[in-house]
Amino acid sequence: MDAAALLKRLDISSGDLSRGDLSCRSPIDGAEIGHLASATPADVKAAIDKAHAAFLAWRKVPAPRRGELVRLFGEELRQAKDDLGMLVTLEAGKIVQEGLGEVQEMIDICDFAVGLSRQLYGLTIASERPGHRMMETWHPIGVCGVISAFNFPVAVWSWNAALAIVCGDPVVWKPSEKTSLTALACSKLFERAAKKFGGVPDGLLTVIFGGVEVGKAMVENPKVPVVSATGSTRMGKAVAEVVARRLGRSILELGGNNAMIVAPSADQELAVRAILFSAVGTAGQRCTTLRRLIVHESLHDGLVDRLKKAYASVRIGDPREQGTLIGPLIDKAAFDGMQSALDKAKSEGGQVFGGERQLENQFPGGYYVRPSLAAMPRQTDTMRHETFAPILYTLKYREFEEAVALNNDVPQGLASSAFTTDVREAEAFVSAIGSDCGIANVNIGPSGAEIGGAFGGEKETGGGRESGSDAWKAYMRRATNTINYSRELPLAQGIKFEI
Ligand code: UN1
Repeated sequence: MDAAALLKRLDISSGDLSRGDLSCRSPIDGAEIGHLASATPADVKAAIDKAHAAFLAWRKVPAPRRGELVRLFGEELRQAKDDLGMLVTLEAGKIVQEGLGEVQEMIDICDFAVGLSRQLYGLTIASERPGHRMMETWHPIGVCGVISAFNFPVAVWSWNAALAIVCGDPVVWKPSEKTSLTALACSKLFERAAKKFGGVPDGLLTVIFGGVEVGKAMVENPKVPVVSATGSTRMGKAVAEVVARRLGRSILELGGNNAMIVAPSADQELAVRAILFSAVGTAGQRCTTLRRLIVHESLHDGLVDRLKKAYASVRIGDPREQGTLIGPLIDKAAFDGMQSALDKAKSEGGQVFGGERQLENQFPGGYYVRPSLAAMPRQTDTMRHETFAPILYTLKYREFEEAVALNNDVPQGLASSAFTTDVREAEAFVSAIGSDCGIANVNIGPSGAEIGGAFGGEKETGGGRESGSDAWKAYMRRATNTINYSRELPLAQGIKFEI
């Protein structure tokens, strides 16, 4: 594949790539693709000031018209799907199908946001006073800062950006420094759409590249009323503290530690397929990746044997090649983190299978691993920690309630699933006494959510919701309006206050 030609088709010139301190590398082989310049604190301030000026203009544009811009952006994404998907493969190491899937998620959220642009509904509320009407109206809130992670370098940003823009909010985006090029490509595609739309205020979308300092400068700025951050719990806590100190709003989508319960009545064929996709897909680097398998004791050993066979034969390799199912980890730090988690699991009594480095001769600068299984004697400390790599811990359970308790007994609360054909177990799992996660599924795995639902989770996952359902409300300010169309001035609560 000719990377320069690919980038050129996405409007990224060699000039764009030859300046700056930020080295852009491919995890496929560790090779450098280009350099970009990190933003300085002054650049961040200027971008936010410009975005704020754009806000003052954009909030006047009717929401359905704002939706038209997002529709045009969706069209650009359709045209560029193969190229942008391939750039995701190149920069994040995802297999081609998953790179394309990510762009499809972007297209889907654009469609959703276009419809939403005519449905930013408020309520009409019965007033206790005669001749009065109460209503709720939703208005643009201001600049939305987005911090995105390397593992979904374009889709998660688009969930935020498509909604923010129809809601009337400009976007300042700080992508992971590991995936700056995909962000640059998205901004170029957005420029194409903006040109077709005509009259888009300058600064409606700005990308600021760089590391922690750049993110910090954005998060501290009071002209950014909403910050949406995706990444580790550690990062999210730091962001939440800074935003809370100035009483801003944060939307957090942080670590997951997602489990699947496999009950005696489960359709095991289906379960095995779901386990494979959710545990080893994206090389275990989704926030929804299946990390803990809680299996009924009557099935555990047989299921683990089947998984071992599948794990031994799953094709690991260059993510650009047809037939590859597992590409590289993002970098050496991810590989080291995986090895140290496996060592800890062993010291806690775990029986570990897989996890070895692969293809070292072919790709000395790429970190490929055999996905691993670790049969654990109990839910240990290592299992309570999210390691962003393909490690699937397994546990046995006896009673369904015990399995649900294990599902919930971790600090994180993103995704979960139960494989069962027992209607009582299925209903209990999604009920108030069931899974405590933001996503609770039955007979499908925990990963690969559709954009139509609200995406996010509880506890250390941060509590934010992005994407579908009514997640848009976090990007707007709500006003409660009371209108008196009578000639009296009755006070609420029956208060008399007259001279
Ligand atoms: C993430 O890993 O941050 O549900 C997002 C999924 C994807 C999104 C994952 N639709 O796995």
